[in-house]
Amino acid sequence: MKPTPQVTRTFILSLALALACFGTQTRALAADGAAKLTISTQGEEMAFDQTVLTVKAGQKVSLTFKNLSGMQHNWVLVAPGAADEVANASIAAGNDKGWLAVGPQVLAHTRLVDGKKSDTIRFTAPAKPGEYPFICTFPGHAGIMKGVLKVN
Ligand SMILES: [Cu+2]
Repeated sequence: MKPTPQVTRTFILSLALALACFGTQTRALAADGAAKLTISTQGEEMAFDQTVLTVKAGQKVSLTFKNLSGMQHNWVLVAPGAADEVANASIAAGNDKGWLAVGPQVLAHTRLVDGKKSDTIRFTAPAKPGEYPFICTFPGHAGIMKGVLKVN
């Protein structure tokens, strides 16, 4: 039976979709199998361009934070419920410490990234599934510059 144009079109669309998915998957993994995440500021805004990132529990992660603004920002992953505590401790830590109080509640972090610069970090996602907040700890930013890493 000769395929109808409708069937042929469906087949070609499916093939294109499969190839597109394969391409996405390939780009999403680094050479060593680490999940590649990219997050940036919302242009000049004091906000991240994504408020939800997703990884698998225990997965190796390579995260690039692009600061598209003119001011300094960082990306800091904290333990569930610890965002305010880390933000306040980081203000107390001061400029000399890059506005970050590193401690057990800080699970991963970039450096304080100057305007128009980026930083790439590697870390292992938490072994325990859950929602882990990420914030920028520059003074006054954490309340609005925040999101959640979903660990499945
Ligand atoms: Cu910030």
